[in-house]
Amino acid sequence: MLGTLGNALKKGFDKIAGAVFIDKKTIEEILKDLQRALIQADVNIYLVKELGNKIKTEAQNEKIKGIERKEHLTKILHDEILKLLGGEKHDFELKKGKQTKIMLIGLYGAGKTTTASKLASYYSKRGFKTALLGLDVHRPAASDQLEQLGKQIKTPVFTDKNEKNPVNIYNNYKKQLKEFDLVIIDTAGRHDLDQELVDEISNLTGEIKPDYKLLTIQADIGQAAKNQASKFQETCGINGVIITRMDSTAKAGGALTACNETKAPVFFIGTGEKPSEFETFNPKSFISRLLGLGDLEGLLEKVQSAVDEKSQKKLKTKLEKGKFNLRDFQEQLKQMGSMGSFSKMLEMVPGFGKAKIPENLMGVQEEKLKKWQYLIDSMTHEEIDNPEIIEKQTKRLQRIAKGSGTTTTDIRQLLKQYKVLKDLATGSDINDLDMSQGLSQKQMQKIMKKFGKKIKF
Ligand SMILES: Nc1nc2c(ncn2[C@@H]2O[C@H](COP(=O)(O)OP(=O)(O)OP(=O)(O)O)[C@@H](O)[C@H]2O)c(=O)[nH]1
Ligand SMILES: [Mg+2]
Repeated sequence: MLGTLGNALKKGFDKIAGAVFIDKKTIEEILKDLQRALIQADVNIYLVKELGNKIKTEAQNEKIKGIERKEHLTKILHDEILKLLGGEKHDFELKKGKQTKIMLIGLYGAGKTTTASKLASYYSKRGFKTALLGLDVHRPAASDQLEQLGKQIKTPVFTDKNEKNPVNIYNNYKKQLKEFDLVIIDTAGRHDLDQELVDEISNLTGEIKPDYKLLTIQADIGQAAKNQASKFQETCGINGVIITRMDSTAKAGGALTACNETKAPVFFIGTGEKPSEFETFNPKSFISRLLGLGDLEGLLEKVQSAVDEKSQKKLKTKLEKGKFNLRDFQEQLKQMGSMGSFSKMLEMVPGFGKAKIPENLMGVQEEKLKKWQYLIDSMTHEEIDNPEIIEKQTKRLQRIAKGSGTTTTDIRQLLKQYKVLKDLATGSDINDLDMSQGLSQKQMQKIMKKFGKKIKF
């Protein structure tokens, strides 16, 4: 469901988290992908444009610097998508022991009958004494369909095949229905929202006085949902919408955002034919699910854990000038706990950004990172500036190992890793390449061949 949109969002947020600098180009790239995905999901083009402008303006706010800028952009992007989807979650006010009547209305085949049974199943599972009332007197098979569904979810169904006036059906069962907390009413559809349907709904409303009148819309109609919801709102006074068939269309984003533009919020979405394939529509968790993340905090955490911009910039300069030393390496180690791997660090070396370095080759476990930090802490300034002297003198090796609670093998490993990185960053192989173009697959292979064997954990 909404795969393209989800992927575009994920890609956008990842790009913000991973970017060293949030510059105009990065923002434009993120926006382009996102806007394309929104349009593919059938979101109204004006809404998409508006979202783009808003994000662009906010993102270019020069007053916000560094890591805050990333957080800021993440938050805006998240909030704007949230707004597009309706922001807050809408709930019915239901109380056990006090009857609530929910009437479903809509056009032919929108999913009213299926949704009625889904709602019944949803609330009876939550302890509400629920009944289904079938008032579709137009389609002969309608009662059978509802009865079958009722049986499936073990919920009583009240209907009458012989009665042609839906108001009479309701009145005949009124007394029996009194004992239920929740009565869900299925009504007949029409091809269009014509006068006949408006009259019928108005009659039923006058007699039944439902607490909620919900329009059922199938997601396939995309942004046309706006028009339909507004018309039903004007003529039938609906309180909200249930969107069905979210599972079977790429246009679901259009239907969701279109309804948000009307005064009829989306309460539930249907995601399949089975009674359980139904859920409350909560824009916040909907986005989280699209992104595969817990929530906004989760997102922001991800951004915060990416290394801070200032030290990245410093490192980049040092790498470029070949002045990378063990102290810088230690500085990086400190940050790497949250970054996870050397490959991230190498992304900052010009040209390496585009190269995919196998994770297992460059990945270092957190434990090892900590050990290495203790190691460097136990070194003298002289040793940090000239690491070569350590390897040559066993005494130094032993002293550092003892001081840091590690072994001489650990020290050798650290020095080896440091050298590999230094070579990678300053070695002639790399400086000879045209970095502005990034590395070709072949060049990358050559480098990996040279250094890959040296990196072992
Ligand atoms: N894939 C999918 N199919 C659904 C969903 N909701 C309903 N359907 C299917 O859509 C078809 C029409 O559903 P109904 O519930 O009969 O629609 P209706 O609005 O009651 O139709 P009428 O009574 O004829 O106006 C059925 O085949 C349902 O199984 C959904 O969320 N996903
Ligand atoms: Mg029906």
